Amino acid sequence: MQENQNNNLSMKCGYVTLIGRPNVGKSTLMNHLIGQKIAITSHKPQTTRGRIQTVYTDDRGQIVFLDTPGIHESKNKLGEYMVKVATKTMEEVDLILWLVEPSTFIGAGEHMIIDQLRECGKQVILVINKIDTVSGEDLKSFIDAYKKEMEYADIVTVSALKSDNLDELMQRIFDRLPYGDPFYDDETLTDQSERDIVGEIIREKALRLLSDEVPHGIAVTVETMKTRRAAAPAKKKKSKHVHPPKKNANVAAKNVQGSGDAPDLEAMLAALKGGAKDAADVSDETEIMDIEASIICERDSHKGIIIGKGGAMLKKIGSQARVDIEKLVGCKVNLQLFVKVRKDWRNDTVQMKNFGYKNTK
Ligand SMILES: Nc1nc2c(ncn2[C@@H]2O[C@H](COP(=O)(O)OP(=O)(O)OP(=O)(O)O)[C@@H](O)[C@H]2O)c(=O)[nH]1
Ligand SMILES: [Mg+2]
Repeated sequence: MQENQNNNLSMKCGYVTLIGRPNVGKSTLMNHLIGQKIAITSHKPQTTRGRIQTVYTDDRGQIVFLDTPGIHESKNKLGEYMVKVATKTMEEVDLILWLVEPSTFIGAGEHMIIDQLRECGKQVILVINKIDTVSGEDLKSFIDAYKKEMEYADIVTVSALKSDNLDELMQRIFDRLPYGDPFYDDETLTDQSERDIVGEIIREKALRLLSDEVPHGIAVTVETMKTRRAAAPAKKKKSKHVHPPKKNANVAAKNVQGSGDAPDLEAMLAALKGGAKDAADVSDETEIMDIEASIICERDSHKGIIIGKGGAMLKKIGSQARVDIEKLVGCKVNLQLFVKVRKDWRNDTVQMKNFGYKNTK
């Protein structure tokens, strides 16, 4: 949290962290609150591995959101790193959003978090997420169960995925932030670099397509991202293949509101590149970005699974990732993926640093 010592009484500005157990919907909620997909999501726990900052600005002020890894009992050094990243954000913010599943069951995982919330002494909004999966009559029993555990600044029930009650949550967040000047200009969207996001998009596709223990041992490194100009393919009538990819804001926006899965990367592109490029504007030449990236895994047997029969799995990961990356960078992408084995890297701090898990800021 940066000190906000001034007398600007017209704007509410502050840092807000989203914490909770793995898979409760923290990244989905942050993406939907800011209206852009920045953090990757999946139905597998421990998707988010680092602290992802996004900035939301409107007439009321500015909220700097911190998405964090799920707090869990760590089984390796990467897990310890992830939990440390999450808990450290609690010290840095004005307000904590504690996300939970809609349930009356409050187990050891939740109690571990409650102890930390009590210790840090910050104001906490309890956010009961995924209310689209339960009946409205049950909500009171969930709220009552959680009320017995500790005091909250507020309790809000939402469906991040369906964007249900998010305006209300946003207002209650602003209500609890201090007055002050914004920390960032209103164009700023995230602290993630284009390269970071490209790596995360590839990891998301691997997480979603691979099963069992393989995806948890995966890291992605992006070695090169180089743009070149090439002759545009000649236009043919009624052929879908000759047109360079166009960014489609409507489709992307619909996806963010609807499934919560597909990325809307328009604003991110503008923020990262200082203005959107439109490949369709180029007449006789088109821009192509060559990207080389490696998927790191822990065992030779995992490498075989990631590559798949005749390379089919790697091809699938690559083609799904390419679609999202093209929306991000605004031009055609030639993505080359390699698979490397780094045995037990999740317990090797030097390797972890190489793969980007290097500090807890
Ligand atoms: N039905 C329903 N599913 C949701 C909702 N919010 C998130 N999910 C799903 O829950 C799963 C986990 O979502 P994430 O946003 O990746 O969860 P997370 O808390 O960031 O998970 P970690 O990064 O692993 O800690 C995904 O399959 C989401 O689509 C919701 O409101 N309703
Ligand atoms: Mg997450």
